[in-house]
Amino acid sequence: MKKLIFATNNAHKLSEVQALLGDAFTLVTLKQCGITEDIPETSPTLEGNALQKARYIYEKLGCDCFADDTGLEVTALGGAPGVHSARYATDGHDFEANNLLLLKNLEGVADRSARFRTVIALILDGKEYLFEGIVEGTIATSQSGTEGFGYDPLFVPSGEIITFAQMSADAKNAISHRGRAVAKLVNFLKVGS
Ligand code: ITT
Repeated sequence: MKKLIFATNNAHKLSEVQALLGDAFTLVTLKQCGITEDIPETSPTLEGNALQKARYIYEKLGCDCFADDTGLEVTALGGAPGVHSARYATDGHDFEANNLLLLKNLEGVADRSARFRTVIALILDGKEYLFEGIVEGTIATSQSGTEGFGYDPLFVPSGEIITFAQMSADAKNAISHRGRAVAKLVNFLKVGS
């Protein structure tokens, strides 16, 4: 079984991606590698941040690894919060405050279309690869559901009538931005191995 380091401090992401990878790959966490610090994310793009996180780990440990950077892009807000999704309302990862600010900024706005975009950066044998996954949807007018994390209680994927937070982990993974990006990653790793 192949081992890969997933450069994330987000436990929700870790379990989503491990479920998607199945038995083919075992994810090694940052904690298991003895990395406890926050990895810098200072790029103005998702691509730049995903690469920054993967490079940070590769330079420290010299092992194959990947990182994911994700943003919620809301049409009526000119693509915000986008790359700033984690720190939209506060300096920390306060999901509830972020959701409340998003609802406030969309008060009275008719166009509630949005999309999640994930970029995965993989470093394999010193070479860098990028994989993108997108899911289109709309922002609900109130929060529903307790599954998932982040903006899931507000995001209704196209073709559905419930939010990601009202879906099981498997149902979200089957159609989500991260699920789509990971599917490309897995396909690449399977073809390459
Ligand atoms: P790492 O950088 O340690 O991986 P993070 O939580 O900072 O974890 P991101 O920068 O990629 O991750 O994500 C930015 C924010 O976007 C995150 O804090 C959530 O609020 C939101 N987010 C990411 N993926 C999401 C998902 O699948 N569903 C809902 N919200 C999500």
